[in-house]
Amino acid sequence: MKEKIEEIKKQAEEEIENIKTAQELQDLKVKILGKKSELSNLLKTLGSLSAEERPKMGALVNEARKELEEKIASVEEKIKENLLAEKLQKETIDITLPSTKIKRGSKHPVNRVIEEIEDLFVSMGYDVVSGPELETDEFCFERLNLPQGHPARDMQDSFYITPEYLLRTQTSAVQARTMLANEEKSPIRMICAGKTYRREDDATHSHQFGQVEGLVIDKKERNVSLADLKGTLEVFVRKLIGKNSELRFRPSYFPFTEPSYEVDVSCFKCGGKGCNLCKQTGWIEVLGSGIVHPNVLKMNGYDPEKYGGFAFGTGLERLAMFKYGIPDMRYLYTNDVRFLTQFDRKDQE
Ligand code: 2U9
Repeated sequence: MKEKIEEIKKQAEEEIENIKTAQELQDLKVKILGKKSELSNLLKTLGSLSAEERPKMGALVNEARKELEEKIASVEEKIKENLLAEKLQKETIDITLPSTKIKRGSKHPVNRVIEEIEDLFVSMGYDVVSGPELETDEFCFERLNLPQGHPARDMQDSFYITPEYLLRTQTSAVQARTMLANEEKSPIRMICAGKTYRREDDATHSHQFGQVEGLVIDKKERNVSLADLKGTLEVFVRKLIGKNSELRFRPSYFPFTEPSYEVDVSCFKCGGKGCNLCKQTGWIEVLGSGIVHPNVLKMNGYDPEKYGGFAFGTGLERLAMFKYGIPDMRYLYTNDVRFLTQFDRKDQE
């Protein structure tokens, strides 16, 4: 019996030495130590031994079993270590390799201008307000002192969806809506930027363009004056275009303001001496503005005897072109990546 145990143990150790995978080891474990293994069958024959022999042989079988379990455990451990080493080798990442550049978008120059304008006016206590691009005739024209028959309302100038609804021609409709909604007549200081639409598409005009308009309204005793308008626009232009910019106010006409002024900025390219950009005048038109017309106050719920204020507006593409020296407005709408990636966010990190 003793020789048999030694023979089984030797045979088993040789098989364990040749094990390569965890599965093979598992199968061998069952074969050597399982219920149907030779060692287990030996234990079943102990009954045929003498009372003196039985415990000795039993101990020998259990000792052989224990040694084999230890061998299997150490091979198991070795296989696990090899698997881990293999996994680590396979999954090793060389962190010194240059990263693959993640292509990401950049902010459109017009959106950068909108954000800069909104940040500036919020810092001056203004509210940023937005409104629908599909507007009614009433808010696009009627309430802005453009009565029926006014040339600006001609069909050829606007995109009418129905006789009443059209794509807004200016963001002024949002100001009118804000005035009407302001029942407690608290002071209004608002800025509204957004897309506007006009029925024109030629070399210098696009059917869709960006606009930003501002409106300040307060009680008459607060005396919101032209001086406030001038000071506000100086801060605006000097922030957006350049701190040495000078402004020139030229009397003009808009139906929704009286008096009205077109505002020129001293040419930032030639400093006012005259060049192709300012057409030798030294000035570039940049804004429209004025004191809110009494009819507009009245039509939007304000008594012109008690309230007053100023308004201004400008085109966003023009501002973006001035600010970034963009030579042709069409660059803003042709989605040419070579143009757009120049406005990458790197300078904003
Ligand atoms: C209300 C009252 C007054 C907004 C104003 C302008 C002057 C103006 C144009 C500039 C270039 C539009 O993009 S553009 O074509 N705008 O010149 N806009 S005053 O005046 C308002 C607006 C709303 C209730």
